[in-house]
Amino acid sequence: MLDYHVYTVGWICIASTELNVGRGLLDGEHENLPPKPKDDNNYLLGRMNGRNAAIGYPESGLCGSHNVSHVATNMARAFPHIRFGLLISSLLTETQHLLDTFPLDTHPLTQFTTGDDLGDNKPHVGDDYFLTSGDKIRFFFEPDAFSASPDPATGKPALLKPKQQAVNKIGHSLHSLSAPFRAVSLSERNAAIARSLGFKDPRVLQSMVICKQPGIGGAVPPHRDSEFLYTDPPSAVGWWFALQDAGPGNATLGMYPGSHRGRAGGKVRRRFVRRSNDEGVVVGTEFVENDGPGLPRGMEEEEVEGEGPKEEDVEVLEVKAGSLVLIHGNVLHKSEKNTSDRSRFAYTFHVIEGADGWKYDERNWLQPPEDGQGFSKLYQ
Ligand SMILES: O=C(O)CCC(=O)C(=O)O
Repeated sequence: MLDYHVYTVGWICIASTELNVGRGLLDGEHENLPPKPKDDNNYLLGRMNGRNAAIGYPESGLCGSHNVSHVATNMARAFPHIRFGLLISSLLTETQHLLDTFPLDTHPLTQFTTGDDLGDNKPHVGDDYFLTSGDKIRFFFEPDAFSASPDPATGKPALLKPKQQAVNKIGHSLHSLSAPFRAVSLSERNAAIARSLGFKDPRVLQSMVICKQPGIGGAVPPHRDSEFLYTDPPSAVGWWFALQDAGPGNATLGMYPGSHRGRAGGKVRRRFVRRSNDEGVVVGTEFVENDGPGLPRGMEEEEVEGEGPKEEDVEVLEVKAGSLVLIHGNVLHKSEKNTSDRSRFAYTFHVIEGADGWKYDERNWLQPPEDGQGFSKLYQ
């Protein structure tokens, strides 16, 4: 008889249309398993594309996004070997739920600015709301979602759009605080990927949904992820999942091929750090020159003139919803402003080496949670 251990594909359904799609994709249905204590989910079990798949939905039927976390938590507990999380629709549902429910009246209206924005002279976002977001779920607005002058009634900038369409990104600890995002992030599959990349003690940090709202989704200027999450020596890798189809039409990722290599000038030359005042109090963020190693261990090589990244070589990626792009921490990449009428939601988190011999820098903008446990372990 089949049991909970044989299921490796998990799918959470909240809408009845999703359940119908899921049922349609099953090559054959299995009988129900004896229920587990405290698990009030319903399951539809079967074969999908040569694998055993479990489709979970709330006991109360299909009725709303608030159930996603509950269903995901039950499912992760009941099916220990779910590795292929067909969770994209659940991540979108959870994202929508987060956008619908965050309170606007207490929000500081922090806007996400990169400090590289041409022409506006705005520094990189660095207020307390941003700096303490490493172990929270917080919402950063698009600068273009606000009126040029403050609302005279409130003295605050006025939102020109519903809040759900005004957020640039949600971060930076979805992987620890939201069950659907946790299931997709701290998974056996990602552990296997990290192992294949040579990580000894991979730690997950800086998880976020980047919304790229239609019409206003801000550009992400060319950068290397190890500039932001610096370890000595560099070790960061980005996991980037398209939650919606991303392509040249809606501000997808643009990669500079080969730009992670030392000979192409791939060293980390600048770092994004916390800025302190003369009294040592953190007052913002800034870019500083990197005086530590600029290349991952084993990749050290000198720059060769003429081999640097060129704008005309940028590869604009076509990424189908559900696909994963792995981003080397030294590779130069960017995305354009989304001037189209299609949003481009993506979920991304980063992994750094937490083993002895690699040091996470105490000046990095994002610091480990205060509970002393360090960043989330990927190897359980
Ligand atoms: O999704 C994007 O637009 C940019 C993502 C990115 O650059 C990153 O995660 O490092």
